[in-house]
Amino acid sequence: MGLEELKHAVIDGDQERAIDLTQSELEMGTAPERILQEGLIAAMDEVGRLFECGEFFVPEMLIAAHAMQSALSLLQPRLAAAGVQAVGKVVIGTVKGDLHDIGKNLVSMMLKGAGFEVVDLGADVPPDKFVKAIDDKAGIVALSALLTTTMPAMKTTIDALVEARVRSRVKVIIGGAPVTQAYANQIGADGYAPDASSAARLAKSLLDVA
Ligand code: B1M
Repeated sequence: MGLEELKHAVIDGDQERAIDLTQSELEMGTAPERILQEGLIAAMDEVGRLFECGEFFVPEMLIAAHAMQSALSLLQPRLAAAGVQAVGKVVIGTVKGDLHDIGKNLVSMMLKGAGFEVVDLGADVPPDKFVKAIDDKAGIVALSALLTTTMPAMKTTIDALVEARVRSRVKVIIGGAPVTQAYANQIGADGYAPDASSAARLAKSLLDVA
């Protein structure tokens, strides 16, 4: 009931109510992962469906996204219990042309929770910005894309890493709703993860940390 109410508050873009309901769920002891999956992510799935069938337009999507981000910030400290010692450094961003950053923020949060130092470049990140962010410590470059039209920017980013001769120093992982393992293979990424938790697991296994 509570999580269903939270889901509707996010769909309605009612930021204040989404915050209050998230807070009360946490106080009642509901697991943050459940609040995330059954409340917040379920809401965004429904928003996507409403957009697809023409009931919602971009402004409604945006308002719902703001409500989700606010509720998410309450979960952040619990989802990403600060790692004691950095197990590696990740440079993350949503690729050029793509403004969707909620999923990328979640991946970022989970990576921090798994003990990674994370450099978050934000959304709509051009390839050269990824290249410039790679230093001696960076072991992983994580790319997110939510649009079929921006997926090719993942390939362009990998090409830029090759061009700048830094590709062999980092592992590249990719993800986002339209992305698949097959696409990762096709563009020469080192791995694909379908969600934020598996992205953190994948990053650890690629860097060979427990
Ligand atoms: Co946009 N949008 N949107 N949108 N939007 C989608 C993605 C869409 C599927 C909606 C739909 O039609 N059903 C559709 C894309 C269609 C397609 O290309 N296949 C779409 C469209 C068309 C558009 C515009 C073109 C609309 C327009 O202007 N006509 C436009 C494009 C703008 C641009 O980017 N240039 C646009 C704009 C927007 C808003 C700005 C209004 C807003 C984004 C706000 C923001 O992010 N700050 C928005 C939103 C909110 C959505 C939906 C409704 C929700 C996205 C979301 O946050 N989901 C979305 C529909 C949907 O996805 N159901 C939709 C929740 C989030 C937790 O999930 O991001 O998938 P997700 O992340 C997951 C996994 O994918 C994975 O882990 C995350 C958590 O488990 N993951 C990774 C993500 N990145 C990863 C990286 C990894 C590993 C895993 O490794 C590095």
